[in-house]
Amino acid sequence: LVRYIEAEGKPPVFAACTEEGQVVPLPQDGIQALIRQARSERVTPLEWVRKWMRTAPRLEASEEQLRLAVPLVAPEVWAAGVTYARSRDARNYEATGGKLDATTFYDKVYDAPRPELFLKSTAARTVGPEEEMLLRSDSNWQIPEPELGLVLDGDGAIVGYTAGNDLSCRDIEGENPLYLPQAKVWKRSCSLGPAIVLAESVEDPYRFELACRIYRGGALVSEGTASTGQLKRRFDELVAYLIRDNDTFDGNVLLTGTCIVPPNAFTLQNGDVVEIEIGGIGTLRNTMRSPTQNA
Ligand code: DO4
Ligand code: MG
Repeated sequence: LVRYIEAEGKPPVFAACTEEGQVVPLPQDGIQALIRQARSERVTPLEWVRKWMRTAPRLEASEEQLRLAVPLVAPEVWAAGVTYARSRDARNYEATGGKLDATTFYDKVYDAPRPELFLKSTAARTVGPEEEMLLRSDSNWQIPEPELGLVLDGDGAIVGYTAGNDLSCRDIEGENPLYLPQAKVWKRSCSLGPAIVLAESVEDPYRFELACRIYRGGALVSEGTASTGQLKRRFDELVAYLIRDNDTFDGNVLLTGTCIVPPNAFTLQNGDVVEIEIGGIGTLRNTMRSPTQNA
């Protein structure tokens, strides 16, 4: 599922894409309306979409030719942390300045029954494919965090999967864990997209392959890969903690943590292009912009 921009100033069109790249506009304005409609007709979102696609006309353009918007307007984007050993180890380095001789709160949360969960973003702070993300002006150590995002309904059921960038400041988080909200949340610090794949069409969500590539002046400067098979936790475990005694909304997203961390000497710069690719979902591409620099 995608949302594409048909004309400037008009709301994006919600559409389904076939595996061959054909595009079928849907009558709803987004995934929340699809969830509601499928629920009222007692079918699953995938069943509803499949039935619609049997008779609905295809667009002349293919998916690659569309200008994509953020695939959903998520009321809230939450994020899980330290769900992969790689994230725990990188954070231990930040918090201890490389002196890895003591047990840290990152070691503890990695093993604890309760996961780390935090509010990462709101609809207004979240950007979509090809949009600019903002680098913080008071950080000298910023990295993308490529993560699988769970698209949830208001009951916490996993309706779909998307890709997300939990853009983060390693220096601010490393200075003091109480600074986490500032290391994670500012305007345009979260991106989602390019598409949502419906959960029912995914055979095994613990076999998503992720890749992250960072380009500077057109040259590849950092690259990494991972698989959701390396996760320490299960998705239903993360969601159970998120929805417990909480208000939850159709279309909330839960990012599931990062397993790809660039080398410690690396920091993002104005103009860097970050690509996050997840097999079956697509490539989420964003340019990084410093507040003091224009395009
Ligand atoms: O512990 C702080 C944040 C962790 C995080 O964002 C991650 O592991 O992806
Ligand atoms: Mg993260």
